[in-house]
Amino acid sequence: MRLSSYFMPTLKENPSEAQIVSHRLMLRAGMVRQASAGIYSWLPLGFKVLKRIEQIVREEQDASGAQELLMPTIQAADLWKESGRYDDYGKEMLRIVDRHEREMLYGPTNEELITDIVRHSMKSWRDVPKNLYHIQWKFRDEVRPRFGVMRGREFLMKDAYSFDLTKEAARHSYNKMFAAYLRTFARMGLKAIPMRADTGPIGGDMSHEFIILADTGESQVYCHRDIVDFDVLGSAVDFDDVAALQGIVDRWTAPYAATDEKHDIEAFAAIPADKRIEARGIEVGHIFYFGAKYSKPLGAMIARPDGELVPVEMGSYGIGVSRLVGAIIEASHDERGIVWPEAVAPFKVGLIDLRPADAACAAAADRIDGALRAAGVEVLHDDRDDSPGAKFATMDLIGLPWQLVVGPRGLAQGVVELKQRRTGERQELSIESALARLTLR
Ligand code: 5CA
Repeated sequence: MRLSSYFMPTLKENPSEAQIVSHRLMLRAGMVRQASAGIYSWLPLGFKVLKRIEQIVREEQDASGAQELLMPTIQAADLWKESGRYDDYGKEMLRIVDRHEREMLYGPTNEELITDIVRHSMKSWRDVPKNLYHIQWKFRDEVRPRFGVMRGREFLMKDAYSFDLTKEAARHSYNKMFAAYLRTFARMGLKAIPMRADTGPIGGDMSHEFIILADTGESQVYCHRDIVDFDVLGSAVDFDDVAALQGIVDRWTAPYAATDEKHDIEAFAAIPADKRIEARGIEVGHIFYFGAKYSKPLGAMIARPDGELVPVEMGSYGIGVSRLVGAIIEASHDERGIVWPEAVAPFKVGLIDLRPADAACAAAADRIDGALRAAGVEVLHDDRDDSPGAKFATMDLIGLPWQLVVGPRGLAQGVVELKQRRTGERQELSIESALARLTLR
C-alpha cells in the first residue's frame, strides 16, 4: 500500500478530548474517528488491527472446538421478558420501537437469543456438548463512555455460549474457554491474568475476568506476584483431556487474584508483603458459568439418557475485541507512538523512501515493495514527498514492527537500513539480505 494514496488521516497535535495514551494514539494515527459519544468509525488502519485481533480470537475459539455463527444486533424484547432481564437491564439497554409498535432492542449480550436458537433444536444428551460463538457489535448505553474504544457504547465482542448435560461437563466447557483465553491473549503479546470476578447482570456463581495490568485500567485488582510471572500457555493443549485442562485451570487459579468486588482482605493480607500486587487493570475478557439461569425460564430442556428432561447447563464467555485494540496500545507504546506486537500489526513493514523524486530511490523502493508483497508480507510504502523527519515520526507513531529505509546515500553503497520499532535497533544491509530477513516466517 502506498501512503500517498492510503487514507490515514494522522494528527500532529494531541487531541484534547483524549485522556489516556491509547485513545490519543489511535486518534493521532488516524485509526478511528468518533461518530458520537462512545461510537466510532474504524478507518482503514484501525480496521486492519481490529480484523487481526478478531482473527486470532476466531482461530483460538475454533481450536478449542467452538463453532462460529452470527446472530443479529437487533433483538425482540419478548425474549428478554421471558428471561426476566428486560426490566433488570435498565437504562443501559437501547430500546427501539419498530413501525408495527413492536418493542425491539440493540443487543447488549446474547444469552436469550442463543437459548432461543437451541431450545428449538437441542433435545437430548446426544446433542451436547456444544459451544456456539459469534463476533458481533453490541450496544450498551454506558453512563460514562470514555477512553475511546476502551469503554464505548457500541463495541465489538466475541461471545460464546456453552451447552452441556451436567455441571461437571459444563465445568469442562468453562475450562476449555479458560485455556483458550490464555492462548488468545498470549498470541497478541499480552499478559492477561485470570481473576475471580463478580457476575453482574449476566449472573451465575463462577466467573473469571481476564485482566491486563495497566495504570489506566478501570478495574481495581489484587493479585499474588507469582501469577504475573507465570509463563504463557504454549501451543500444546489437548482440549478433550478433562484432567489436563483442569490442571491448567487449577494452576492459574491457585495464586490469589481477584477484582475489587471479589476481594478478600484477609486472604490478601496473608500473602507476604513483597508478593502483594494492588494495581489497576483492563478487563479484556470475562467468562461465566450460570447453569440453568436462562435455560430454565426459556424452557431449553434436554433429555438425559434415562429420559428425564432437565434444563441445559450453560456458560457464556466474552472477549472485548474492539477494547483490545486500545488495551494492546496501553500495554505496548513508547513516547514516540504505538509499538504493535507483530501478530496484530496492521502492516509488518513500513518502507520509507527518503527521496521519491530520485529515480534510483523510487525504483529500489518499488522493487522492495513488490518483492515483499509477492512473499505475502504487508507493506506500507511511504512514497510521499515529505521531510525525512516527518516520515520517521509518522512511522514511529503508527508503530509497524519493521521500518526499511531507502535513501540515496545508502543506495550508492548498495545498502538500506532496517530498523526494529520495538528496540530501535538499526542495521545496514544489502537489499537482498533485508528482504531475506523480512520474509522469514
Ligand atoms: N455475555 C457475557 C459474556 S459473552 C458478557 O456480556 N460479558 S461482559 O459483559 O463481561 O462483556 C464481555 C467483554 O466485553 C468484557 O470483558 C469487555 O472486554 C468487553 N466490554 C464490555 N463492555 C464494554 C464497553 N462498554 N466497551 C468496550 N468493551 C466492552
